[in-house]
Amino acid sequence: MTETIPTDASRGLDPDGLLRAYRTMRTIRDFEERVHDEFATGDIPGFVHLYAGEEASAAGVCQHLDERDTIASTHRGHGHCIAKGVDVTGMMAEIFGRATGVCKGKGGSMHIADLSRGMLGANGIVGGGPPLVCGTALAAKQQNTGGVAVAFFGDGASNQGTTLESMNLASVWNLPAIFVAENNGYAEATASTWSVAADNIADRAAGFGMPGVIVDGFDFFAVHEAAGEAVERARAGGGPTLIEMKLTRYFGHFEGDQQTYRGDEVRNARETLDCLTRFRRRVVETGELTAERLDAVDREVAALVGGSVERARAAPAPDGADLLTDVYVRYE
Ligand SMILES: Cc1ncc(C[n+]2csc(CCOP(=O)(O)OP(=O)(O)O)c2C)c(N)n1
Ligand SMILES: [Mg+2]
Repeated sequence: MTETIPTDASRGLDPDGLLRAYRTMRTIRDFEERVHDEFATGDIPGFVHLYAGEEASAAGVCQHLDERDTIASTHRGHGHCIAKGVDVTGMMAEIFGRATGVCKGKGGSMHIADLSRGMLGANGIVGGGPPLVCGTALAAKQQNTGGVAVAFFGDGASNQGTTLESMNLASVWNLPAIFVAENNGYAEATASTWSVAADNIADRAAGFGMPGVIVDGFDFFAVHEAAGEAVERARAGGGPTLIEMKLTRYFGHFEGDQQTYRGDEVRNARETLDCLTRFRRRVVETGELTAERLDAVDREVAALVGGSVERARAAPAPDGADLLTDVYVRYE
């Protein structure tokens, strides 16, 4: 009998890896749906942009990453944070603006960062993430850590000069960087078919001398394979890659968005494309995981997310005396 040798791109998808992938996606979905409900109570300060629907992108990419690696995120950052291992309870407290939050309640949804997890930060600046990964990718290269740096950004951000300049620099410096364009079809209410001057964002890769790949962003396995190849190339000194995920966000641009600019596409996506439904169907059909094991993950995640809200609500607000702490970094 010949042994099947896994390719590097598929490595890690044994039953434990599959469970981890499912847990990540389910955690993001539950977290976002709960934040949606909690926001409606009026108890969450500030702006919230939800990532539900896009889970396969964050999970499929981050499944390849470890403690050597860094990611930069966006205003729609909760999913990236969860996939990179940021503490869910601390995230919920941060979103509620509580002192127990990962940034002590002073950042909120759009500024969740945890450098101990290689999570450089959600980012209120559209196109703010790509330049950061040029920095951390350069550091990884110079220090020979084997680390890679991933910038997640949207279709709107793909038009920002910062993003285009970062791709150029990453290629010129041959950096271990990966640019993940999450094309959910809109920047606020502006359709990407109108604002992106190319059929595909990935087509722009050729202009920067790097591979460009288009991926079904609802399909965890397709994401995982494309990201695996990009990470492998980056770690081996092969330079950057641009990956474009085609996907849809399930909620509005921000919580409160009336979404007058789109019709049935969300219902269609939920019914026919949903990443969790497709993942479940596939792994149960192949016999790799049972529905019972997946249901158990659903219960664990529900308890985790439910508990995170209870703890956030019970936690104190930041102390006024701490208003000016953590504003500047000290190098000693
Ligand atoms: C530099 C900058 N310009 C404009 C904005 C306002 N803004 C916030 S989100 C957004 C749209 C971003 O769209 P996209 O990059 O596609 O990300 P998505 O919201 O679809 O995930 C805009 C224009 C901003 N935050 N920063
Ligand atoms: Mg977008």
